Amino acid sequence: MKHHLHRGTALLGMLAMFVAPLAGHAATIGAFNAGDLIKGSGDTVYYFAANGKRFVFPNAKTYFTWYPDFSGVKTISDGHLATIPLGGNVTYRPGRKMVKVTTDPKTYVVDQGGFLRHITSEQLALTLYGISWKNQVDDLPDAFFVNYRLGTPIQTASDYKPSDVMTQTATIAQDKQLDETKITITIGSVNNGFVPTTTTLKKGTEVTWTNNDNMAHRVTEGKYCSPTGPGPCALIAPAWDSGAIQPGQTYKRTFNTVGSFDYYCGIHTVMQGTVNVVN
Ligand SMILES: [Cu+2]
Repeated sequence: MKHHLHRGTALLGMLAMFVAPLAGHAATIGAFNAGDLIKGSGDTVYYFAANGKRFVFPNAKTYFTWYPDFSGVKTISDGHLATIPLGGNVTYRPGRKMVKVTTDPKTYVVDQGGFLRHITSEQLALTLYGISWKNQVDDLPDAFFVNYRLGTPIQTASDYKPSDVMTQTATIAQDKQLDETKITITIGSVNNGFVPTTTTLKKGTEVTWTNNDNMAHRVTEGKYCSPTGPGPCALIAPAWDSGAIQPGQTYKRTFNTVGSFDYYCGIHTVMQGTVNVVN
């Protein structure tokens, strides 16, 4: 399995060299949101999901079924990237292409959730993907086959409409059926702080802070203000406060008011974050 993943990322790496000059100029950032594409100093690109996990594109062909280019990729620090747990591999965008596995003569369409459905005749492939349907078949390396599941075969053209399937699965979150009304922010270490540092979400979204560190942290509303620091400072009682979040524990809060909410760690005040709530 490990070999497979590495082989896959190396493939994407070759293509990602095109993006390297662009990414080299990009400053690392802490502000990214569910649905964003992120990368560290390496070439591998990830999809950052609402559940706080990153999903890897196993090769360039998979990437280009979802995105036309690398222009939306945000570069973050390797420290931040390492804090974000891996969620799995991205699979082909449903409807875009058909796939064939090298060791299996069958041609499949891709359905939501990474389901492969066998196209039972050439006539069907022609009906669904037109006269040049053969150009719409990608070879899927055996190594990536494990990322997919086998669904029921397509018997008639009414079983599967590529354009409808694409419309219904516009994002990777939809494909993986992730709940975007629930957002996870990871607490990895004092150094890396809250990841992402700044999060923008819709009103009514529930945020879960997950403490993946080996020491307690605390989510305290407001901007930390040091009574001994420079400049004027008034300590204001926080509007909400998690109390100590022990390692492995979580704290949840639903944001029902539009606005920008700063918070910091009540134990390590150097750790600061912002939640932006929009309509
Ligand atoms: Cu802390």
